[in-house]
Amino acid sequence: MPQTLNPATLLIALFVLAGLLVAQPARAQGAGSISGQLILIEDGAALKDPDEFRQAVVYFEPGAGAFVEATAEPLIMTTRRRQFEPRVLVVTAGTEVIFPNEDPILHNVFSTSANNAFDLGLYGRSEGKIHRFDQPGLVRVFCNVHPAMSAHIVVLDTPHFVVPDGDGRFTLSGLPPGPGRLTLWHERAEPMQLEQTIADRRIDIGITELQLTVRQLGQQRERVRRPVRRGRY
Ligand SMILES: [Cu+2]
Repeated sequence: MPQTLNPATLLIALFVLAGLLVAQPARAQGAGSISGQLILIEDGAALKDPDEFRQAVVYFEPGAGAFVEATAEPLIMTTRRRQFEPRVLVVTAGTEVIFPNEDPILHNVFSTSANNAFDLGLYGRSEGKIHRFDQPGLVRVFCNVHPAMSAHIVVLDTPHFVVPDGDGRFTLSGLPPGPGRLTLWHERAEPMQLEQTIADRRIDIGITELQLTVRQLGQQRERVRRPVRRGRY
């Protein structure tokens, strides 16, 4: 006897399927891309230091949401020579970060940032302690022994992010079609946000300038900074 599908069962199955599709943002990759160049301005001049661009990130958040997966292996932020290294770490939500201490002195790692506050306590040279960053947002990281130590962990709910190259150039590809928001972020600047609608083509947004208004913490950088001339005396 041929099996017939009850229309009611079929309807329920369709509803369940639709529910699954709506419940989770699409994992789909598109053919759209955005590229451009970031220029960092400090005291009226463009910085040429490739290191500065490593403290930046460009990311795209699709308006429809994005499927985001935690990195399988924990990422690493080390305390070395009384500094956090790297000073900026970009992770997707749910990713674990290990904080090894490579110095022969005690360090602490803590943050009071909203939704991501933590305190790993005081510890000496070791493999370090671990913390999982579940909530998207900006996490400012400090050591309560050394006030000059600071770092940022940028926790994203989008997989579409890139750190610019040494010239500030960046390309985000595989973007899904539709509206969304592009953010250009640097640890010492107000972030720049641009609404962008992605289609299956390349978009070049050209040059974007970020004004670095926040001074670098830490003495190492102050030592190499040239004194400002205030006239002849
Ligand atoms: Cu410290």
